[in-house]
Amino acid sequence: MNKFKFYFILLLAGISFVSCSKKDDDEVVTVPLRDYATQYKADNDSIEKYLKTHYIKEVTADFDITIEKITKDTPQISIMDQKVYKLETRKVYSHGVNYEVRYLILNEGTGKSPCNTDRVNAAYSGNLLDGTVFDTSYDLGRSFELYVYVNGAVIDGWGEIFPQFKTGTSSTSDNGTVTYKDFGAGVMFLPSGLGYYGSAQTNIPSYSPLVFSFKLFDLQRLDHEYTVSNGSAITVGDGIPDYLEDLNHDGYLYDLRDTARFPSPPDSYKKDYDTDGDGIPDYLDLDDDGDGFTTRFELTKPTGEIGMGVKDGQPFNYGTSLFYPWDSTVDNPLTPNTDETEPRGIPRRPTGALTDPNQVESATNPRKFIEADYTTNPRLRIHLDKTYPIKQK
Ligand SMILES: [Ca+2]
Ligand SMILES: [Ca+2]
Ligand SMILES: [Ca+2]
Ligand SMILES: [Ca+2]
Repeated sequence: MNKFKFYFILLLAGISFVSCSKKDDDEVVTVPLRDYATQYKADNDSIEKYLKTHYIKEVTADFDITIEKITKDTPQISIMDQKVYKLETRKVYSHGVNYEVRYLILNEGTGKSPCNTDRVNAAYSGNLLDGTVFDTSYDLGRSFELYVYVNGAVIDGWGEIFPQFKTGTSSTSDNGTVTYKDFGAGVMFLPSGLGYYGSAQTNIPSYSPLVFSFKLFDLQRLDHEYTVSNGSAITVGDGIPDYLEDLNHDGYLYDLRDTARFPSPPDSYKKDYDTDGDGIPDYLDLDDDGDGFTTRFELTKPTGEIGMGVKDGQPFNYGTSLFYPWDSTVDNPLTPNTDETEPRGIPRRPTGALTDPNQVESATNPRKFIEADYTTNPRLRIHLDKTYPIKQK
């Protein structure tokens, strides 16, 4: 099965090698893509020039930004030189190029940051460096999956920059209108290699650097493990959303088997999230610790520990889920008719008394779970513990 996953990735990666351009009505010619490093140099020069020749005319209280060209009559401070908003740089490795992507922080946001594989609800407006607006959501939030391998995925640059921002808070009025406050807002200046590169789009010529102003309203956590059936990937998840499989919590998950995107990734990309070292990152691995038991199986609760039950002779609410959450969770006050309380998270290897104290610990003589096994932090959760369950000898 692992092999199939690999070919699936290769197939997707292969699509990006060439672009098609239409020569006349009958003939479609295939043009090799330009060299990524050379193109980046040109794009970076254009973006730097843009940042030095344009200024921020206005940012409204709602973080709508107007950028205009500096003229003799408007001696303004350029985006590059102004100090009101932070102009940040993010290092991104892609297609063998070390990009330094510029983005402007208008507001960081107060909520949660998405991973580069999550779904976001965002408003945006995109323009070329000459100011042509090629697309806008007219300040309305739209839903986008940031993960680059799904059908209809957004451009790579979005997944790289959105995790640097946070969502805000929302409130719903009596007529159902949702209003967002304190959300993340910014502007990203993307080289074409993190945009559409050689594929021209409506109103976007091939190899265009792109400027996107955006607002990050909300996010949805996703769970991306998949199986392959008749050549198609079916996302099934393993019960642990991607962001919890991002073990160094930097907000970025990469599938380094995609050697077109990552021909020789830097050490910072070879992170600790392939627990069993089989090359499949945890966020795509159905058996994270490679012990032959799927993660889904390892975090399934015993049937006697679902819903109301008994513990130590007393009534005890074990929670309604069939699976342990990553950490114990409390009731959500916004859903008064449902009790979301899950008092126990995914346990570590049990540390209680041996079933038979006169025998050594083994598959047939396991230790009992104690309450601390479900709640101690930090703890090596059983689906990441290669020594558990104990194998039958
Ligand atoms: Ca998962
Ligand atoms: Ca793995
Ligand atoms: Ca996994
Ligand atoms: Ca396992």
